[in-house]
Amino acid sequence: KDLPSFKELPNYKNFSGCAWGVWGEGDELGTVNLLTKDVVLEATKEIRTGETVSLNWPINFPEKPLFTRRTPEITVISRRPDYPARDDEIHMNSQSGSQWDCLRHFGVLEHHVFYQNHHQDTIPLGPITTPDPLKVDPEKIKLGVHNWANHGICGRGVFLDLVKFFTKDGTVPLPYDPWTTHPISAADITAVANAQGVQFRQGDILILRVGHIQKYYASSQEEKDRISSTPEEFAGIEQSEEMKAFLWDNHFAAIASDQPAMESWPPKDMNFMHQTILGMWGMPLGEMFDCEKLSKVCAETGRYTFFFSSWPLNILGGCASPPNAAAYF
Ligand code: UVW
Repeated sequence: KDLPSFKELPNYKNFSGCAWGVWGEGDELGTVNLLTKDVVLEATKEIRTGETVSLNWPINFPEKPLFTRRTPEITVISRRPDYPARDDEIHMNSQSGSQWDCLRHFGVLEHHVFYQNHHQDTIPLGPITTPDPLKVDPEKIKLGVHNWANHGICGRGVFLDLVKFFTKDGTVPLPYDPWTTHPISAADITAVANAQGVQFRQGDILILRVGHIQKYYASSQEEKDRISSTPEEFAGIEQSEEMKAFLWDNHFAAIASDQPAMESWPPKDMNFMHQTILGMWGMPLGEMFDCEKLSKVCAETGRYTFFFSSWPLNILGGCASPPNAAAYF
């Protein structure tokens, strides 16, 4: 499909680059539409050795979730405690660790709308009851993560290892602290892609290693506790029109990083990137993907592209999901 360029997309009020309607009025997949059968089939050619790498942090990591979210509770129970039979019960905020932000998670704040101009009042708070999944009113679950769970977020993964690039393979310190608002520019991303010999294709799933999880492991409990209490500051993609044009014009199907907000945080104004990526484009936005092993395997193999598979949890009307993501080489 020939997509409009960022400049060709209409504005929505004071927001540039509005992609509502690009995939039809009733669309709930957003840029996941770019993961067509042809794109997925082409991406499977990336599987050559059979080596696989998980990109999921354990679901109870980080131990103290950021942005005042609750720590997941995992309890082992048994209806027959005297026998080798166990269940577990898990209560968690789907935003507490490795996650895809979904289209219900964030809209355009000042205008109170989600992707495709759905007003926030049409997505009420409270329990979603599903006595019969086949009879759920689609209106009640619109923009839910189940849409991506039924399609899959699978295609060619492109990994850009900013940590390795900026530290010259670990020989110098990172020129930025991942726990500051340091902005990563489109020129930075392009420089890393060029150094790694990667050329982007429409429908790629872009994964950035900014250094958050590496720093997390290297930090004391005291330092970890500090970032789990406000105000949080994280290095990430820059909040700018240039960055929006870069992401849209490369026609990525999804973007993710090891960082807790993807974009440089906190926002410098009310026009920050979550709103465009999720609210204007319907693009999966991945946070806290564990890229540590991926970094090693890519360095060893010299390959920074692979088949990427992610099957979010099938939560009807869900706002986010652990990614359940893997790279296949
Ligand atoms: C922020 O709000 C920064 O991130 P999240 O997507 O986890 O809500």
